[in-house]
Amino acid sequence: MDIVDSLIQGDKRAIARSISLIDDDDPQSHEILKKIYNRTGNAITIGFTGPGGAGKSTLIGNLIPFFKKLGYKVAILAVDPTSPLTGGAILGDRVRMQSTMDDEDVFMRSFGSRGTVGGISKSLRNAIRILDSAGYNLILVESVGAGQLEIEISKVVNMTVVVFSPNTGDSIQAVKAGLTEIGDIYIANKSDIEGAGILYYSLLELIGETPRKPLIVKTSSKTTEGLQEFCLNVNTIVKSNQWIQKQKQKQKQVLDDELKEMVLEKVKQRTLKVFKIKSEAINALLESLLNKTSDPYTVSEELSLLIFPNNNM
Ligand SMILES: Nc1nc2c(ncn2[C@@H]2O[C@H](COP(=O)(O)OP(=O)(O)OP(=O)(O)O)[C@@H](O)[C@H]2O)c(=O)[nH]1
Ligand SMILES: [Mg+2]
Repeated sequence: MDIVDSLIQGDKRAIARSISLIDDDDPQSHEILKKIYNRTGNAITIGFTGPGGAGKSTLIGNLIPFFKKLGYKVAILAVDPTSPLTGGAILGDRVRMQSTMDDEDVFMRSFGSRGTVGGISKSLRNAIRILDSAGYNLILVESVGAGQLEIEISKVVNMTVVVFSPNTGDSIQAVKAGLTEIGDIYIANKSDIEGAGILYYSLLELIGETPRKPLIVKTSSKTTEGLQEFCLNVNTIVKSNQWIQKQKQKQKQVLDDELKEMVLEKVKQRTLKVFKIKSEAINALLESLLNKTSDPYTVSEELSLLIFPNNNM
């Protein structure tokens, strides 16, 4: 059977294969994406980020049964560019411990081991489309940290949840270091251990007062405190009108970004080609710059005319 047909029927091997093709930027993945595009746009995506060890994987595993009760079909993507093996395996172990993973319905995969930040967010977007077309309507994306990657991921997903716990001592530093902007919901996790109250109130004080007024909640995978409430809150948010409008805006931004990426790629390809064919002319231009018979503006203009004669792209 054609891989696209298998995908649409929810075949897990076809999903895994398609995501690998995307991760490798294999041309076959572009064909798959073209064919499934009209079946996408139904899934809600939630990114979970925050310091290492804050309890993200365990939390995700424990949220699944609640989301399932609300009628969602759940998939998990663990984005881990640094350690392709351990990232996925850690998530796998943790989540498997939660019996939910005996569950045939949940698809899980670690992802993005080969890419640059820009590359990962692009392939994440496409991996989400694959899962979406295969019938998963809730995709949970785990990533670690507070870097550029998390900011990029937060642009790709519909909602970003930042998870802190009392025993990741650098939590509040992490808040200050740039996680304040990206979260729609902030979690003071591990509410069963000491320091959870302080963490919760620090988050309220630091972030709860900002104009966006993100939601701040307390959870524990150990006592299950806050888990059901979290899922109910998410469910209410994604059904609101305001949310739907916001997602439309986001969708437009995604298309803009994809267009830019595509144009940039074409320009790069063309530039490389022209540099090969017209290497003499280009060398002469560079020479004129070095011996100052020309200037950078003129040289750039002339180079751009070589690449796009008559300004035609
Ligand atoms: N007391 C307590 N411990 C928890 C809770 N949730 C997770 N843990 C423990 O915290 C440790 C880290 O949990 P993970 O779920 O792997 O954390 P993570 O944020 O996914 O970690 P990385 O993926 O490495 O960033 C594990 O030992 C968990 O058993 C909780 O609610 N309460
Ligand atoms: Mg984890």
